Amino acid sequence: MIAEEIATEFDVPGRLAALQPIGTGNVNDTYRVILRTTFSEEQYILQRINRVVFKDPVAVMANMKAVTDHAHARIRDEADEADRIWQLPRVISAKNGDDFVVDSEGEYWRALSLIASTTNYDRVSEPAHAAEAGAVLGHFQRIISDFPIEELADTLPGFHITPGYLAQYDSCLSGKIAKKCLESSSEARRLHRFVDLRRDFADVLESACERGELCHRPIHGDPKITNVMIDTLTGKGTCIVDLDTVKPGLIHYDFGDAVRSSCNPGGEETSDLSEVFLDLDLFEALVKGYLDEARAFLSENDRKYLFDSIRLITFELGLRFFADYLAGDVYFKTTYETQNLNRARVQFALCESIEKQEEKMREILARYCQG
Ligand code: GN1
Ligand code: MG
Repeated sequence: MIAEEIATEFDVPGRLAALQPIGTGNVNDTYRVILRTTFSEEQYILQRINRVVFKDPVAVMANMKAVTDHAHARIRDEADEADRIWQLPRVISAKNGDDFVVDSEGEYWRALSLIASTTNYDRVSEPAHAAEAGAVLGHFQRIISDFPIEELADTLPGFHITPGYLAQYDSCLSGKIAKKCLESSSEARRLHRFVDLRRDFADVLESACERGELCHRPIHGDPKITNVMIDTLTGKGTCIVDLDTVKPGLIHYDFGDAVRSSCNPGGEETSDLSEVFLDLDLFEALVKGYLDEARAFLSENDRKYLFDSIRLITFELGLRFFADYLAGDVYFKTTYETQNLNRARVQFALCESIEKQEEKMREILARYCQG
């Protein structure tokens, strides 16, 4: 069913004036909806949930509703002491009272309030922006840290479990498409060797979790820089969006993802690898912004694994892109043929830069962990 027909199924008044595809998301389809009444205009965000990725959209919406209700209450309670107006999208009900609409083809759609007067960016060039990315993630993790994880469904089993992605990658290597890609592309063979050299590292967080050093908490799951909304009036971060991966996990996945996406001046899609590196000035700013919010709820062991989480999540995303390329682009949306290969090259180049700068990054982390 087309988005235009769905756009008026939610509890928002007015006649449809415009429906604009927005965002650069690799998974869901996102639109800005503009509705008009005689005296006003209403705008909201409409999304079709990708059912290849999210097998249980009802559970995704239940998590999202529960966590946003909790977070909104915390934001309200802390409003007087806050240095800014923190925001967070609200789930808008359908006209029949549900938190989603199912169309005639069985596709799930949801509506979310629009965070007005904000902008998001797909790369960072200023330390002040990186600091806001850190502050927004730390703030979000803090206000959901007391949400009981037993009440959150695991909407994406295996998400961020790097050894699982490695196993998936291994099993796709014997497929026809993978064999052909590896035979014909020396770059694909180089990335294959890159993965092989890091196999032993893949379980660093999961084994710390098994040993009881790290524990699951509610996490965002996808705090990449494009999901951080910056207030166009003040330049401050106001909220984090894209809440469909909120689920129990390690806060390290979030921290690693925020660093890999915010501290690489080239961004995820560049084909110029000379732009891709871990910028230490951006990193220091992000770490400060994050730890000012998160320091109080991080344990000694949590701190110990912060560096590894950055290297791991960068490696993991490269591996996920590369495996998808070798599987014939079945998961991440693409607009050109070798896009997933290129995305993998970027993440692996970033991973190498992180490895080279380990000592300096650990020094920065140690400095700000102490306060
Ligand atoms: C996907 O859909 P989007 O763009 O928010 C992916 C993330 C990746 C990200 C990389 C559910 O996020 O894990 O880090 O692409 N989301 C899912 O751009 O797989
Ligand atoms: Mg996402």
